[in-house]
Amino acid sequence: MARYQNIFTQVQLRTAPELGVPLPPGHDARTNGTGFVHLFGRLGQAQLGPIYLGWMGLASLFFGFVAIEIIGLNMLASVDWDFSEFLRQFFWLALEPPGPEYGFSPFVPLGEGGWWIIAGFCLTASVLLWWVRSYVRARALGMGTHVAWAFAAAIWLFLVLGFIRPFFMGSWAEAVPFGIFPHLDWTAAFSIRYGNLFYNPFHALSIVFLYGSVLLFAMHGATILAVGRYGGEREIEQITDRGTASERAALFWRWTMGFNATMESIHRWAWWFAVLTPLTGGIGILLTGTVVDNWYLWAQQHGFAPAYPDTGVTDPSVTGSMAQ
Ligand code: 07D
Ligand code: 07D
Repeated sequence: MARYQNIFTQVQLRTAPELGVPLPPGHDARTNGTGFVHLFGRLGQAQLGPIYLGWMGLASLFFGFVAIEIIGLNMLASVDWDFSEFLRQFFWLALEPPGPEYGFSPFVPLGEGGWWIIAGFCLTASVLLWWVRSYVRARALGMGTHVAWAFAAAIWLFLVLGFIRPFFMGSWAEAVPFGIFPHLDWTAAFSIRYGNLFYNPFHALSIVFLYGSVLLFAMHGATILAVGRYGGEREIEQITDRGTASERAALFWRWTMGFNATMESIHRWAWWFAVLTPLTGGIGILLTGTVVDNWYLWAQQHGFAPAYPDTGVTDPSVTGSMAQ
C-alpha cells in the first residue's frame, strides 16, 4: 500500500502540470510549455516550466551573453585564435583590467583593458537586471523580497571588488581579472600586498558567517531529513499540531545542546548568516588600501597580533618604496 514516502523513495507525480496562481495584468509573460524529466525528479522537482522571462530577464541574458562573449574572444585572441590551445589553457587564460597608468579613466585602449571595462559593464548590467527580476517576480507572486535582498548582499561584494574599491583607489588596476586561476592569483596577491588578509577582522567575520552558514545548513538539512519519516518537511502542519516531527526535532536539539531554534527562526538564522558573509566581506575589502594599508601592522598596533623583535628588515609598504 502506498504510504508517505520521502526523498529516498521519491514519488514522481505525472499529472496536470502546476501552472501557479493567476498573475496581475502586465505580469503574465510566462511560457505555458511544461514537461517532466525523471532525472530532475530524482534531484528535485520533476516538472520543468512554466518559466517567466519577460524583458528584464531577456535584457539580463543579453548583457550576460555579451560579457561572456567579450571575455571568451579576448582569451581566444590571447592564444592567437587557436581553439585547441584555448581549450587546453582555458583555466589559466585571463582578461586583465587596465594597468595602473590609466588610473580610473573610462577611456582605455581596448587591447589594454578597455575590453575589461566593457565586459565588466555588461556583466554588472546583467547581474543588476537579474536582481530587478528577482525582486519584481517575488512581488508579482505576493511573496516577500528576502531572496532579492540576499542576492543584493552578494552583489555588494561583487561591486566592491570590481568597481567601488577601484574607484576609491583611483585605479582599475586594483580590480579582479576575469579568468579561473587568474582570479585566484589576484586573491592571493591581494592578501600579500595588504599585509595578510587574515589580520583583517572583517575577513575573519566573513569566515565566521561562511562557516556558520555551512554549520546551520548541515544542522537544518540533517534535522529535517531525520524527521522525514514523520512528515517533518510539511512544516505548516508541524507548527500547529502536537507530538509531531517538529517537536521531536526541537526536543533533539534541546537534549543535545540545551536550546533549539524554531521552524521560523532557523530560516532567519540561515538568511542572516548567508547575507552577513558577503556583507562583512565587502566592508573588509573596501577598507583595504583605502583606510588600512597593511593588516598585519594594523593588527600589531591594535594588540591583535604579537609585535616581534625588530629584525632590521624594513617593510617596503611602510617606507613607500613600493609606490610606482
Ligand atoms: C556552487 C553556484 C553556481 C555558480 C558557479 C560559478 C562563472 C565564471 C567565467 C571563465 C558557489 C559560475 C562561474 C560563470 C566563469 C569565466 C570568465 C556557487 C555555486 C559554479 N568568483 N573563488 C570559484 C566567481 C571571487 C575564490 C569557482 C565569480 C573573488 C576562491 C568559480 C565571482 C574572490 C575559489 C568562481 C568570483 C574569489 C573561487 C567556483 C564574482 C574572493 C575557489 C565558485 C562574480 C571571494 C573556487 C578555480 C562556486 C575555484 C572559486 C566564480 C569572485 C576567490 C569559477 C563568478 C574575487 C579562493 N570562483 N572569487 O562554486 O574552484 O561558488 O576556483 O565575483 O577555490 Mg571565485
Ligand atoms: C564572490 C559575491 C559575488 C558574486 C556574485 C554572483 C555570476 C555567475 C552564473 C549561475 C563569494 C555573480 C554570479 C556572474 C552566474 C551561473 C552559472 C561571494 C561573491 C554577485 N579565506 N579572501 C573571503 C576564507 C585567505 C581573500 C570570503 C577562508 C587568504 C580576498 C570568505 C580562508 C587569502 C577575499 C573567505 C581564507 C585570502 C577573501 C568570501 C582560509 C588568500 C575577498 C565570501 C581557511 C591567500 C573575500 C573580506 C564570499 C572577502 C574573501 C574565506 C584565506 C584572500 C569568507 C575560509 C589569507 C582577497 N575569504 N583569503 O561569500 O570578502 O565569497 O574578504 O584560509 O574579497 Mg579569504
